[in-house]
Amino acid sequence: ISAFPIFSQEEVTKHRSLEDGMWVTYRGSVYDITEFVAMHPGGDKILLAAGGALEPFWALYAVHNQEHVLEILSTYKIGELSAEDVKKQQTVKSSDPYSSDPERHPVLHVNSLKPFNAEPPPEILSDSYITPSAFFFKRNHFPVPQVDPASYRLHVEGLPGGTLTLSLEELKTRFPKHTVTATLQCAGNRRSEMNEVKQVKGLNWGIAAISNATWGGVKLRDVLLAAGYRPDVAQWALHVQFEGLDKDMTGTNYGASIPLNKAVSEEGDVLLAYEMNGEDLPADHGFPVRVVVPGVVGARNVKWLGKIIVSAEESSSHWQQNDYKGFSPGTDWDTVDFKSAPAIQELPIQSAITTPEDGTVIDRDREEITVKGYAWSGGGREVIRVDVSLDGGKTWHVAQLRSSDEGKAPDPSPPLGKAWAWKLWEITAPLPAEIKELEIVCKAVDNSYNMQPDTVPPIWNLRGVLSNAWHRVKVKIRE
Ligand code: MTE
Ligand code: MO
Repeated sequence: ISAFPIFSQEEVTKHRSLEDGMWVTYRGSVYDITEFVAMHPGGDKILLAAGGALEPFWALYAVHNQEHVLEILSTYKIGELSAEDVKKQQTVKSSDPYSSDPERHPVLHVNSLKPFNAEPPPEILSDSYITPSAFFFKRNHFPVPQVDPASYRLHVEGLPGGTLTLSLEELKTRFPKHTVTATLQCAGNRRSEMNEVKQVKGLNWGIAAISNATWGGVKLRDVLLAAGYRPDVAQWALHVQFEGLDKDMTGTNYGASIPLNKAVSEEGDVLLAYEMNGEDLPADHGFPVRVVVPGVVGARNVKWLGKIIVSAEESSSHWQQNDYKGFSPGTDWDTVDFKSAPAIQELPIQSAITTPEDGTVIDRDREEITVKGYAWSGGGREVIRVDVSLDGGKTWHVAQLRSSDEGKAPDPSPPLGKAWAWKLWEITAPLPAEIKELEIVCKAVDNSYNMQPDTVPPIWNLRGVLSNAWHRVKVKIRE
């Protein structure tokens, strides 16, 4: 019989700050690590585990699976987790269609659990040029389908030669492998800022429904050519439709389409990706195969790809026809006509501040402030400049841009029209004297000299998409 008190998960969850104490669980035991946090060699990253289980963190940072780490931890033990909650950590109800969804990293900010929609804390985005897959934002409409890679088949339909069917093995061996580093952004990224102006419909994304990965796979162009596509045999063809293997309760699959031009262009770099950051695609990101359409809104990057259809028509799916479209601020749900607007494809110029966080308080004696963020534009347009202001837009500094992780040699500039990946930016500037509160603002410029609008109201729309106004955060200075 254990001499330790028993705690419920609910109790543990209440302890996730320095004020309330920082508790974690590991293999059924409860630990109070408040004192340890200050000494943790990994810095404040350990704060992210507070109130929950350590296992998923340690799975990511393998360095912890060592005896001496477990010894240190044991000195902070304060109790046992209730048997009921231990069981809950291990089992899930099988009647739940989401019961086979994969494990997710607990640091993600969850906007919706079922279906799973989550974004990383913004500071994590600017920590690494390539977003680790565990932290990459996740946007699912339905349960994650379980796909057996051995029996997986991809069907390519609509061409005169008939249907081409490929196994995963054939896809990997019959076509040359390409890698593309591309940023994916949800149409609803930064929707919460539109919500502040006036209520919109949709998940309340912050600024992190965007991430950057290196995708490995075959070119859609190569597969379409193998299926018999030639401009002269398919003059009627204007679109390429994609169908996911995930479906809603009525059996309707997720679907979307892109213009044929983008799909078959040598310069389009559209991939049927089976790898993300050098590993098999994770379940949440479309295992075993997804489409990656560089420069194009997330919604067209169909995951768990089952079918490709070359067609005269766009996809008839809800997401192509009646969603993911932009409207005037004056259009409301009574007047909106989804047929009147084109489906979003290439996204507009975007940038945001990942650190400091809105509401941060800093000491005057610091004298300088470092601001970091991301910037990206759709359609392969390269971000050429990011301007940062500390005084709400009265005066501006030019930020330093980077296209790789620090310490690594910078990538050569991408070919014109093929800037698929974001730039991270950073600036360190002196704290303006005599100001008690900074209003930090960022705005980006791409190589077509497209710029972001300065405020939200003129671009507000009922679905809260394409939210790309200057990003603003407030920081207080403590004298
Ligand atoms: N593909 C399928 N099959 N099902 C989906 O729900 N969501 C789309 C797109 N592809 C979706 C999908 C949307 S809206 C976005 S923003 C991206 O996937 C998100 O990709 P990620 O989860 O890999 O970040
Ligand atoms: Mo999305």
